[in-house]
Amino acid sequence: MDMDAFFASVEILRRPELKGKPVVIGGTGDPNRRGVVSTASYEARKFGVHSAMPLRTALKLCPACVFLPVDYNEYSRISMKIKKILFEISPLMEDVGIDEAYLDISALPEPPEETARLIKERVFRGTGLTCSVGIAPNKLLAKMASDLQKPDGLTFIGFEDVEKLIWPMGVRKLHGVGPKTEIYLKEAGLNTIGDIAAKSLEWLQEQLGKSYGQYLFEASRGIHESPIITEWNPKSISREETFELDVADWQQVARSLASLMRDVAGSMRESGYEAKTVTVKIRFEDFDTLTRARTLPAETDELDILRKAAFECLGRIELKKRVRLVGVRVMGLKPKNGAEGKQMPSPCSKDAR
Ligand code: TTP
Ligand code: MG
Repeated sequence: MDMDAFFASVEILRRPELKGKPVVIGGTGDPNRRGVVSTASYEARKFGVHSAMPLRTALKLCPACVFLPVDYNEYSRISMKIKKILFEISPLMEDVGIDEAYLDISALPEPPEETARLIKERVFRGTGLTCSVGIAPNKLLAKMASDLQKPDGLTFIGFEDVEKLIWPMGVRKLHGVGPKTEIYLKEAGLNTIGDIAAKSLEWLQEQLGKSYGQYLFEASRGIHESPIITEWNPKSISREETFELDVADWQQVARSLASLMRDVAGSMRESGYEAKTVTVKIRFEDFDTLTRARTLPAETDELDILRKAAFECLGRIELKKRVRLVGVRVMGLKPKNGAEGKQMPSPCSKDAR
């Protein structure tokens, strides 16, 4: 299950007047300032606006778009609601991000189609938002299926559909193929997933290494054995800020770090987690990026302790160039009051972007 245009849909939900309009969520919501698009409503996507694009580019492509700031707290709140609904349908749930999850529904008495409809209906009733569901024999194909008929989709893929539905797709659509591999594969004349599937295992292993070659050989045929990982705790919670202008002033970097830390601590308390490790990231004007980590003697959600650790990390980075971005992440999360395993899932992974 993957929510449709998640951040944008949440914003539109609380501003009904924006329904049907092109809406872009990113940074501080000011398209004249530095920052990137987190997501865009489907109406805005028609103008070519997409995630990770600079806000200024989005504004050029779509001057009529409505730009709004990112409000992680609200998206996390709704995300937790969604995960709770899914968890009630099947506790064999893998929480993979703020707006997506895998559910193992193979042991449920209802046919999968009925369960999929139930998921869509309950998510909509509980949140007012639409999602897309993919049903397939494994996670790899289910993820691709969920993407095929967005928004508000419901798609089945069986192994017998791989040739017709998956092979025509560009190589980049295959999980695990990043931009670098894409270039490499294209240079070798492989443009579609079907092109990969047409190659022998030996060729792929020779070109791309033993284990990755094996992975591509199998994945391009829709074969993927990875199980559902019912890890209910988020791995980390993070926030970062890209400065409007690169910053030379240490005080300004420290102020931003303090405010990001406050946000993270707020998020931790809201979702009921304590953290053991604090990591600070600094990206300089030349994109050189440094991180420093500090592990605490015990898990905590105390802002003072977390902030102190963050400042200690910052103190270990020499600010001899101008700073473009500052980020903070807490890891080693544990549900507070020893409620481990009973805690409802909390959003993770995508909050870093
Ligand atoms: P996605 O599920 O990738 O995108 P989406 O839900 O906005 O749209 P779709 O209908 O295609 O699923 O990501 C979920 C949220 O994560 C998204 O709403 C915003 C955030 N995100 C970022 O902040 N930066 C990114 O680069 C991406 C891809 C997502
Ligand atoms: Mg989504």
